[in-house]
Amino acid sequence: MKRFTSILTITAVLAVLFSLGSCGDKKSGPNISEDAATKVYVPAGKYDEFYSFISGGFSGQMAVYGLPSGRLFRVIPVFSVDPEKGWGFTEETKPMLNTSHGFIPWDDSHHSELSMTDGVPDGKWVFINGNNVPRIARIDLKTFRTAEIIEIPNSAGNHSSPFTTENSEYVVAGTRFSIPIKEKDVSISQYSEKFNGTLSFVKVDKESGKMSVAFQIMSPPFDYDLSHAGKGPSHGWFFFSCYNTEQAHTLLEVNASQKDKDFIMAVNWKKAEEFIAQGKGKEYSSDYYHNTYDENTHTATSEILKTVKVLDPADCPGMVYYIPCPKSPHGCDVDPTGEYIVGGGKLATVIPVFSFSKMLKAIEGKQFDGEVGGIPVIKYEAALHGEVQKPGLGPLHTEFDDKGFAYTSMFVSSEVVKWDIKKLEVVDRAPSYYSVGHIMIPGGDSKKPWGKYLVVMNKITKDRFLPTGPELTQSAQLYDISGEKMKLLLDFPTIGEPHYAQGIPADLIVKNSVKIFKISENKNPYVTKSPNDAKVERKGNEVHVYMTMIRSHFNPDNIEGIKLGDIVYFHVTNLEQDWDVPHGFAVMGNANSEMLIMPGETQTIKWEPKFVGVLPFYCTDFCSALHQEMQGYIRVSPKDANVPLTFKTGSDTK
Ligand code: RUQ
Ligand code: CUA
Repeated sequence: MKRFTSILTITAVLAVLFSLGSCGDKKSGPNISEDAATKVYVPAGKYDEFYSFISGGFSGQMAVYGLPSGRLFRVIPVFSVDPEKGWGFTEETKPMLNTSHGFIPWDDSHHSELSMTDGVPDGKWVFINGNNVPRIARIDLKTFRTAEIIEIPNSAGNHSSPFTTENSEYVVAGTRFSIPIKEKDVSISQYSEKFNGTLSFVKVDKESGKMSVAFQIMSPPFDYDLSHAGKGPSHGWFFFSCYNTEQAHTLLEVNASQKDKDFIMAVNWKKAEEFIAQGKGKEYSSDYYHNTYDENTHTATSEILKTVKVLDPADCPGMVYYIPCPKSPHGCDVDPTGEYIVGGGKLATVIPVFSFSKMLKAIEGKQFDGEVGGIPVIKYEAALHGEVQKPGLGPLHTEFDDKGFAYTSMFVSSEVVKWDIKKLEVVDRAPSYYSVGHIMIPGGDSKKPWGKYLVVMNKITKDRFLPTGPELTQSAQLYDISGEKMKLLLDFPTIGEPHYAQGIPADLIVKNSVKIFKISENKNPYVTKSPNDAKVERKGNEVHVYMTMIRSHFNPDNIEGIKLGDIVYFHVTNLEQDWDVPHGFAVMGNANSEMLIMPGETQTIKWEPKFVGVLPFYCTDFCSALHQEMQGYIRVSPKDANVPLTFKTGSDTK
């Protein structure tokens, strides 16, 4: 009976909270800045001031927008196949999506995070996590293409990821879902004894960016939600929020909302490195994939890794602490000075702000409130800088400007609240339309925010755009935060559900942008570097077409001698050496996708003709006045036909 009442109470409280925040009763008021038009107007032919990298949520991709215009430049395929670009369909890119679960053509991408040097985004790479099959991807900002994807072993629900340390020494990954790690086949009711969470530290090579799982930290079975690295004085530490310290494994809505406080986990990763050096890491066997795309061969390869080093906090004193944090915290954000750590307790009525220096003192003075799983729990007050009172309802995420202010998204009350970090006073609030999740200020989770704009990413759009049937576009809103008051400038649609985003001044990226791949440096094993070398070869029932493309024809463009039952591989090289001249390739009846091939690049598509006939292939990307002429034919004969294998372009038959 007692339990029943508590369920009722919590459900009632939640119902009140959510009805307060319901967006249906909100009017899109005229709070838009009077000079919004001029502030977001980027004249035709001019560049935006910032790039922003907005996660594509359940689309599995990442989208690149300009700020302040909100113009969409590119959707970068990451975890999901993309028939527009051939990502995950061409033979060269397929290995990128290999995992221990097999070829997975989709994921739920959440948080983008730029690489940093000395705590400031450097424009080299942007990382993004796969929440479903635990993965981290690294995108190279020279090419705006996914260069690498690493699977995270001993993990599930990779949500608190891929936040980075000050010099991108590591990107991290924490389990949102604890799972049985040692024994796999156990009853769910043994959750508290047999399940664990892990916090993974993934090393990033300074020069190449290559990722490797350096070590994992075993933890009690809580749900690790978000994280951020320390910086400046707190460099060397990492902070992870977690909920479900109740260790519930059913009806978490109620059962994981029992306690007034959950935790922020503070990890001293420099200490963890020492313990690894001392050999304290236990080798756990676990198969996981590491996929890399090589821009010399224009080909991805998969490597299966077998072991990972795991540290047990009970054997590693001084490595991990818990700080109590009200209530079911989500965001875990560190201010630009590195002194303040902000917890976003979804169900809390205050925003708790912790002080790193107080936390260190508390550790030194052993001001603990017992321990959990061998991990000391620091006394709440001992680590607390203070609480922001009455901030609004449902605090989620906090970003920072360069003037000592923090901005917290309030999911339930649909607003952004600006507050003074030292004084803990709310100084401004702005409604968001509607149900804001993540927010982003360019550099807003770094040491050096460019505090001019704030992007809020909303879960619901309702009446903001023309309706498009039952599903409306996801949306972001741009605010001017250069003055005292936040001013709404722009609504713009986004792709998938926009979770976190990153922003960076455009000039940090533009100068390094690759324009073409040098054909002379193309090391794809199937490259054809000259039209004279184009050829068609039979190997049993496999036919390999080595084809070139240049404005505005294919070599060869007439192919005969294919038989039903053959598997045809088109290895197509784009010989162009000019910026922005990709060619496309599609053959009638291809069951996978087109290919979009960049200048100097080779890509391969597999085609299995299903019937006898002469089938056209053509260029899909309008490349010149004679684009429509960029076409060819391939003849498919019956299985027992004796049509010789021939190929030509123009009159020369080979
Ligand atoms: S989480 S709001 Cu991954 Cu906040 Cu999206
Ligand atoms: Cu090549 Cu169109």
